[in-house]
Amino acid sequence: MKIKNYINGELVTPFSDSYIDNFNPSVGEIYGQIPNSNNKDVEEAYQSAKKAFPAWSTTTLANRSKILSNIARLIEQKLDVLAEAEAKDNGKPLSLAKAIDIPRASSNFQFFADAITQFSSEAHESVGLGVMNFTLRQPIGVVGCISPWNLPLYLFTWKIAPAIAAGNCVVAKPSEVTPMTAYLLSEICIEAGLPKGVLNIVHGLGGTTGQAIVAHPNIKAISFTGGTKTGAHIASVAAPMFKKLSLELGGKNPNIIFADCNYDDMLATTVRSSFANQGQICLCGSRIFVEKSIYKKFKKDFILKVSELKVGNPFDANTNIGALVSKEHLQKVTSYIDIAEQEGAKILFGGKKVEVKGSENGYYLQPTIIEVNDNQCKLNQEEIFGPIVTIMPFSSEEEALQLANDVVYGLSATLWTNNLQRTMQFSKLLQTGIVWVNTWLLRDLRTPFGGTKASGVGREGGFEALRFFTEPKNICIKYE
Ligand code: TXE
Repeated sequence: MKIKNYINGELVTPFSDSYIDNFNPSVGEIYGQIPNSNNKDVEEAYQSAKKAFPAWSTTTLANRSKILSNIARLIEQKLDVLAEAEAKDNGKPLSLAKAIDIPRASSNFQFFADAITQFSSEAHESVGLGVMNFTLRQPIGVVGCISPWNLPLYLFTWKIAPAIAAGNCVVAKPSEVTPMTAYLLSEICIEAGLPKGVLNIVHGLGGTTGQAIVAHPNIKAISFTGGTKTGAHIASVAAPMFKKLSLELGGKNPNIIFADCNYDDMLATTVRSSFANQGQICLCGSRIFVEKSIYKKFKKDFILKVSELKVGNPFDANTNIGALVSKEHLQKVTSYIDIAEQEGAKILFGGKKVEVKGSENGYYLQPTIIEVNDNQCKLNQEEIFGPIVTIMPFSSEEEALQLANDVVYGLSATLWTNNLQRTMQFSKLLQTGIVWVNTWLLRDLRTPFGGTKASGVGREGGFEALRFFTEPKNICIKYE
């Protein structure tokens, strides 16, 4: 199946007429092709967005809200088709796409359909001077949205929805590894009556199509989610052009478990926070630190729970762990298992590729638990982004905090304890943008979302996203 770009409200072929193969990772086969777009396609998309901007930026909030609600409703209506496309493209279990990915894509549009009607600005009266100030928040113009392959539609819509809600027009590029649901979103936008040129989706490789968006002189802001290395490159291109940048990058998140936690709840959630989406979520708790007094018990119970997880074809209802997203990614992830042995770490469970009956060429790997004794090891310092977690004990709060923070990343942390003082102290001292206490991946879309250190710059979510996609202007009026 050859998919098309979505430019100026139409589904069009790339200028170069060249295409890139698209793989189904669960069977290791090519199942489609995507446009190998170049800077001419990006320029075409930019011109369409530019042309659409005057009308869209002056569309009433009620009308914008209605159209975003239409898109949200259509995503919900097409849940099954979208979830199947996502599972086929990414390798994640269909059950996960149905329960998380697609419903969240719909919520992203519905949330910003509502939020834009409540988004206000502020005024400051210079008392006694006969002066009134107000802050005008205007849309930026044409903005770029670039997203990764792990939660394709979920993260793609998380950027596009606030960008257009705020009155901008968008040139967007999904990952070339998982383009399908972005293509289906194009069709939904046409059906929803989104005016042509407000959203333009250009498929292609990061180094060419993505680069053309980032380097475009008139695309004034870039919202990016992906690898830290790529984020640094994008910043090096965009910063000298004074573009606004939102960078949601990698993570190497600590999961800190104290003996006073609700043990069963912690155990069940820790299995999820370790291996959901094959561990391919930047928020996964990939470094598990357990208080010494329960370390032995946790180790035994965790291994038993993980051994019950079923690795299988994404379309098999019993599957808990699907296929990794690509052959290259499977090789990257398994290379860390080889490193584990070199670093003297101990593989407590898993570590092997899995041959799934009927899908022998798929990219499957066991959920893997590795015991380490030094937080400075590669396994604890580098983002693996697969179904691999490390575990090690700690003896004190000071040690737990030091271990958690001793990494270049700073995206999220999970803390299991019922001690209030400890909760407040850790919440303040953990060097992350998000702290979950006695839960994981519980999301209120009004909250600021993003990381610190090598996990990125800026925040998405709620009014933070609408502030990113608008420029505040101070209007100062002397009236006396
Ligand atoms: O990200 P990439 P990928 C991490 C994780 C993963 C690594 C690579 O460690 O292994 O990133 O994943 C586009 N100019 N995360 O391959 O390569 C690219 O086409 C402009 C964490 O997804 O950064 C894709 O659309 N664009 C992350 C997008 O950037 C470029 C989730 C992401 O690609 C580009 C996913 C360039 N020069 C991966 N190069 C998280 N925080 O959620 C690439 N792209």
